[in-house]
Amino acid sequence: MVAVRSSGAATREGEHMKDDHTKQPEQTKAQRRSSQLSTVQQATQPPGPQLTDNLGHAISDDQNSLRAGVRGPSLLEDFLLREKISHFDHERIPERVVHARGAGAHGTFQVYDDSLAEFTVAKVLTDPSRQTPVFVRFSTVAGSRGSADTARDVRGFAVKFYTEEGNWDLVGNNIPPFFIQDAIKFPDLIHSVKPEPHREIPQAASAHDTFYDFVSLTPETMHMLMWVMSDRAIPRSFANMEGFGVHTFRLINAQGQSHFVKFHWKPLAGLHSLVWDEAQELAGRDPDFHRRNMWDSIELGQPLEWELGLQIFSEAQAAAFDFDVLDATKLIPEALVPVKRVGKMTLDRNPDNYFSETEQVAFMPTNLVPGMDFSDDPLLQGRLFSYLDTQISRLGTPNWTELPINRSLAPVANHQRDGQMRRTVNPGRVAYHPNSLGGGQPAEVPADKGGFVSYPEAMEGTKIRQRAESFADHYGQAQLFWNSMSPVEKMHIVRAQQFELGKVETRDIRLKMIDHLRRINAVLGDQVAAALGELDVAGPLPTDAELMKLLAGATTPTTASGGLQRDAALSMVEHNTAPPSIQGRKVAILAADGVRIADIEAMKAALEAQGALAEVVGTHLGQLKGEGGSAPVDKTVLTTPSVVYDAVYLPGGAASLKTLGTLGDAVRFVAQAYKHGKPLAASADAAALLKQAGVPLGAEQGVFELSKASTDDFLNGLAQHRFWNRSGDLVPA
Ligand code: HDD
Repeated sequence: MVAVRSSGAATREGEHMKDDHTKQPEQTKAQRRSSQLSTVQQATQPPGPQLTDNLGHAISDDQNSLRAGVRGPSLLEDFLLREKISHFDHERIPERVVHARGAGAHGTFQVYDDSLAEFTVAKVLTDPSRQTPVFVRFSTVAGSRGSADTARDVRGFAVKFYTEEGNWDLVGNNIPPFFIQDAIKFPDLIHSVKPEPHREIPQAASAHDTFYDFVSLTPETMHMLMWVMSDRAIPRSFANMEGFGVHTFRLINAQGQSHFVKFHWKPLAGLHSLVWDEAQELAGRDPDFHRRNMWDSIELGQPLEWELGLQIFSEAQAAAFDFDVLDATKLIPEALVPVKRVGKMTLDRNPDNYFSETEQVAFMPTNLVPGMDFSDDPLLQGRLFSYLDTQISRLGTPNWTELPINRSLAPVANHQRDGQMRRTVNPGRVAYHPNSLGGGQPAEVPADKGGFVSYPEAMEGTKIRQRAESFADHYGQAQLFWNSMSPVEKMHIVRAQQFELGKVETRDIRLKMIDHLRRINAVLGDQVAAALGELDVAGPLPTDAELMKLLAGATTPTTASGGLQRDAALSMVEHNTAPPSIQGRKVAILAADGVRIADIEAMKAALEAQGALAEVVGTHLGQLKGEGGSAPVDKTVLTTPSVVYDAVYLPGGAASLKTLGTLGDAVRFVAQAYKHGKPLAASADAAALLKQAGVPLGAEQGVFELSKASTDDFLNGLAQHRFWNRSGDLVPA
């Protein structure tokens, strides 16, 4: 045995061991090999930073812990081992209690002109010469940090603007109303939707008893529940979502006048969603589907883009509505107050490090800039407390504002001092205000020089715990939303609610929910009741196509909606104002050996010319040998299902198509694409495979046989996204 060496010499001693292993009789062959390996690596490595511990000491051997003899126990003095393991042990910070699963990106925001100057002094909204850096984090609400991206859930849409006047955080969602009216109910709402506490099941899903127990007893949730059951809750990508600031805020102009405002983000890529079956499959096959899509788009040089939209209205207008603008369970229909598009946000840079940026970013609705202010919305008022509190808990210190991702670009100067992990070194003896010893610095900033001043809203009232009467209508806007849906969107809501309540085990809760749904719309309620066995119906339940017909005229007279019976802006189908485009869409070219290579090349060229991405999904990796050459394979049917693509193309080549027909994975690939409403293109000789997958030909239904239809027809079909008019239940015959 080698004697325990005195500290410090140990690693340098190790260096000697490599130089002359004859001095160390106990060194094994294996150890010599590992030492040689590291010497070889060092010799072949390009010049770069050297490996050190956290205090800058260079490390000679990162492969072996320090031992008493090559087969002996590890030594406590091994400071390198202890530092490395100890740091690892502390790598995790508490995940967010809500919105734990998220992905972020950097970008910029710029207003188009100064037309908002009559409403606000905020430079970020009025100075078109400024490009304000932003960091945006998208998230789901209910799931843990490792849950799947495609869960049915509201998506967080949190934007941090690093303005020259300090940070402005617009901490919104992709759904404009919220579940509850008062922040005091937030912990209850979240406890109910999170996995049930006794067995921590189910993960990232609202389809369980405690959630429906809570919402069935809390009718104010009904409006948002309709949104969460709609296609909005299963977006195709982050780039295909709208964003909403949810609450009513204030804009304050140079004269100190206030206007109310609601913030919107309008996606330039248009609004698109997944279908539920696809979302569930993706949760297993690619749980990172959304974050991967955003990452890949940015890496491909296809930024994500939104326009910022504002609904600006006066207090007098607000007072005239038959709903309360301070009630976050209500939206303001765009038909009542149009959305003015004022600027554009572009996300074009991926983070360098997920933890340092996306995990440590800390948003707070309290982060406003001069020219903006809060409203008295009791949900917002509670949020104003919650976020700072949560950041201190999550990041462990009030000095989280010094982290690079959270730091303001505007200079920070005040008398706050010390605390854990303080980075700033404040010189001098003065840490208080007022002071004379420090020349009175840093000094307060008057309002006309850019100091933040709260809007002097007149206040009076009795101290009371009570909801305002003006918050009392819980069904009107749920009905407005329902009425505004196209038949396919209504069908999806019915199916979603049948699914969710079908998973609720307590009958009494299901019955309460049917009652709520019937109030929103009788046909909706009845169709859900029928699926739950609570309504006697003659014959089988309607197919998707039959249901769409049944629902087309199913509307309910609304209240609390400003006199509107419907608002087209609420429908994803009708509100898709973006021009049809295939930019960013991903198409699978499904093929095996024997494929006609010219078909692959022609389709690839056509797709790439319009900014779409084509991937060859083969039966093996490497090259497909085919008619007229070979083609590289990107993915295989074993690893990659059609749910990760927007469309499928079957190129010609008899041998290729025959092989595909013998593979269950390949047939399923085609059948699923059809079931999910996706366009398919096929060469004439693919007819047998299509038949095998139960896919009927027909351009109106998005199945393009390329001897009859053109590639352009297929590309137009791709721009249309989905074909909802397929007969039956989108189930292959
Ligand atoms: Fe919240 C995170 C959005 C109500 C308390 N919230 C959080 C995030 C978003 C929202 C996007 C994630 C931010 C990020 O990406 O880091 N929250 C909303 C919206 C709400 C809302 C749009 C309603 C209009 N939230 C709400 C209420 C409370 C909270 C009523 C508490 C009273 N939210 C939090 C929180 C979180 C949070 C516990 C967890 C992590 C964090 O703040 O940074 O403070």
